[in-house]
Amino acid sequence: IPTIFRQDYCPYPFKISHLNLIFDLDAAHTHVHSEMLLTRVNPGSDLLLHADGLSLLSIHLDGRELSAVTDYVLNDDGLRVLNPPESFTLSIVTQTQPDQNSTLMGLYASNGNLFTQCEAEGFRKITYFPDRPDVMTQYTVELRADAEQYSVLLSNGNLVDEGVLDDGRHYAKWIDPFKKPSYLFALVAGKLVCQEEKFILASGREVLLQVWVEDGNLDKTQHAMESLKNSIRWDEQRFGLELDLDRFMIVAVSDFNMGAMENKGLNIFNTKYVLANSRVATDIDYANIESVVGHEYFHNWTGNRVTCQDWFQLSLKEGLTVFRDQEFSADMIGTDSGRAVSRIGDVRTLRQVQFSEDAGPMAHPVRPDSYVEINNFYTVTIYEKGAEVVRMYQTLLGRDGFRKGMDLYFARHDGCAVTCDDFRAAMADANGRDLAQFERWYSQAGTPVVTVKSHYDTDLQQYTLTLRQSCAPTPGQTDKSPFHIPVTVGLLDSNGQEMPLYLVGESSAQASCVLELTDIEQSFVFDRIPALPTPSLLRNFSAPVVLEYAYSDTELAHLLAHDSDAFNRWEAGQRLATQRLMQLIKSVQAGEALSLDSLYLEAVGLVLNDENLDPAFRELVLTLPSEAMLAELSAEIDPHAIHVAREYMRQQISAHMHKDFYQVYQANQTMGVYSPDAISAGKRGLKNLALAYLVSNDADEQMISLALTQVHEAQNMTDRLAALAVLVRTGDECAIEPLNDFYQDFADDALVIDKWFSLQASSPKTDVELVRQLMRHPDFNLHNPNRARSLIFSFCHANPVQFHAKDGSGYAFWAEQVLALNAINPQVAARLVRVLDHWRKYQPALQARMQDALLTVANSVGLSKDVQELVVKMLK
Ligand code: BAL
Ligand code: ZN
Repeated sequence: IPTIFRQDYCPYPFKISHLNLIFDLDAAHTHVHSEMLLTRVNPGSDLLLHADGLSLLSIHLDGRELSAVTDYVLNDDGLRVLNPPESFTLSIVTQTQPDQNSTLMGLYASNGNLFTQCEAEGFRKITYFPDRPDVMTQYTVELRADAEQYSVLLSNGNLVDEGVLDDGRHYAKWIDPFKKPSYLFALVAGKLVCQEEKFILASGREVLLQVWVEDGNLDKTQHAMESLKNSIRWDEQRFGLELDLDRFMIVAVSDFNMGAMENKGLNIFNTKYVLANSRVATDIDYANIESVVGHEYFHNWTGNRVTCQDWFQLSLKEGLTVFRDQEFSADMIGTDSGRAVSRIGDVRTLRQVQFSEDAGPMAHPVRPDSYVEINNFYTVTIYEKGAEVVRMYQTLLGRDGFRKGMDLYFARHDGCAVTCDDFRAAMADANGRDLAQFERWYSQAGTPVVTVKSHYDTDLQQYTLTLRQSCAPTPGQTDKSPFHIPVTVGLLDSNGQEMPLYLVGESSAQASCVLELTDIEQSFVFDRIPALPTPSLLRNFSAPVVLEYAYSDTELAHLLAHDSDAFNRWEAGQRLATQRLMQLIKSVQAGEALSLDSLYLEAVGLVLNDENLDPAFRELVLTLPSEAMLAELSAEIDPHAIHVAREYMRQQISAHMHKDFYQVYQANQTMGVYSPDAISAGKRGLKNLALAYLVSNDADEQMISLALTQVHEAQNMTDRLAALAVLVRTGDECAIEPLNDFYQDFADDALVIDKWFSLQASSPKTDVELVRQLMRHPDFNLHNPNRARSLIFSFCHANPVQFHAKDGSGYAFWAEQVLALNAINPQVAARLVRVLDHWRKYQPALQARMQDALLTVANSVGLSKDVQELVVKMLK
């Protein structure tokens, strides 16, 4: 399988001034007529067009039919037109079979409707074209289809014509006024309905906003519409960026590989990130919808108006757009503590998933140097670490400096396909800063470790922090050069107050300051420090690094109680919990008696009972690091010891704070009409966490009946699902009836049935046999990615203690499902492969069984590029 290298980039030799597409749509056979005007702009000879699984019906150059013998060569991945003229029109007719397309890339059928997905390389499944992001052109698209079956015909841009054809067919013609790369093309044809609204932009221009769904779902579109309007306003206010089209459409589809797609003016979404009402969606669903609607909308500028030169630059648009959606979600909450809660959530994902990726066989830089299958590079490194890299510009340059950089980026590159270096240059030039070293965040993989040592000089009243950085080797990169790392710090006195910070040589004081670590080791000296402080390091997680400092328990308890930086308050609690959990894991392995000290319980007890603190923040502090996080921190992973240790700690917390949890449970009930706002959602989150702790002691009938009552009386999905989850987790008979009722109540709502599958699959009491049984349920369907994720992925990812069963039965199941999915949908299969990323870090007995499973996959015939690339890297 060929590898693509970043260094091999060459500009495309032709400019395409216009692309005219006519689709004769039909689920069984769709004909695509394409006509493009090409002019040579760079030297070279032949014209190369990509294709994947297409049937070529005809090809004409300036009206002359080309000959397969003398004029062109067809091969597996495209078409080569030999010695074309300098300027010409090429007309091609192709045929595709949407209803046979289970990959959900290109044109495909879902519930009788037709949709497209073109990023990254799906357009080549629709027609012959240079399917690369730096070839941009203007699209005119005519859709023709049966008027009854496909009553709605949508594409990018503006609707310019529509009408009736013969034989019960109709047509619609769309023109997108903006040049775009092929990955942003989209069409939708089907029986759909929409919620629509006219909306006035900051400039006074009126636009039409639409949210399209299948009939019967119009009662679930309001939140997506609100989120879209909020996104438009936010981008106007924060970045001065206005919607550039007259119409902006969101369409929901239930078969979708990703979360959503930012096609120009026609965003196509997984139903999971559109449909919501209080009966079927949880607070988390509501928050995710707001964030994904924002993300796709923000791409209109960061991705569409300025796009990527090649796919190695993917983080240019994804890292930046994730940063923008994170800031949007935080701004929508509005309060400081809400912003911190939002930040903590983002950092939890980063640490648990991205740090782990960065430490495994798939570690790659934010701007990779090579790939086999680009779909394998839609990763947490490109997205979430990429967002951290963008956030560091803002930390280094300030909010205003960052905005200046963004303005210059658009001024320089609007309408162009550019690189991560161009973005960095705009940030540097707009602020007169040298950001040359900052480039290493793009080129070097791995998570840097920053080790901090402190020294207090009583006589001089000086406090010195010495920072040292290192980064472990990653595949293909043994030696790393120092990164440019912003480390935001504060110092707390013994009362928990901020000490004014005077860096030596500076006359003005700050409460928090950004230390710029650029060498391997650097010291920073603070003057006028009257007594030994407690350092608050890496505030607000100012860089994506592991920070090591030998904190004492008392220092951590002090930070947890007082730090003005809410992120570091939470962090102190996590450090206290993690230290104990890692010790408990060792004790479990050694067969020793387990115990938990009172310092931890008292420190978190103060937070639990502090009613001045935001409930959402209290929930986060009382949530223990996940089993996945503990695995990530283990030198050799023992999933069973991790599970036992964490369960023990949960039970201890529950037993010691039973009364407090009960009080918190009662005090945080939300009454009246459901609202997904952050305050109400935070209360529900804390209340449901309290319920989970209260039911941790299985024997407590009273608490089980509390959960049963909540299931029966819940007025919203958040409360119902949380109580049901708690019951399922007991593995007790008490869950059977509520589970059945839940299924009956929502049997016709696919997204809720996904929750039903997922809840069971992720319960530590569910073994692989039960998962196999659930796969035989009539509602299970491997072709639907959401359903496959809800059962198979939930089991393999979110149920470590059962997935890692000692007999290897979980791994055998994994191999079977990877192969089954590989034949249907390689992208989804490849996501499942990644579950075994860290097989070499597990205990030897488990490792051996994982290796068997990996070899079973690797030795199978018919592997997709997607799966093959990963298993090869994992077994290397
Ligand atoms: N561009 C793929 C989906 C997304 O990141 O928005
Ligand atoms: Zn994106």
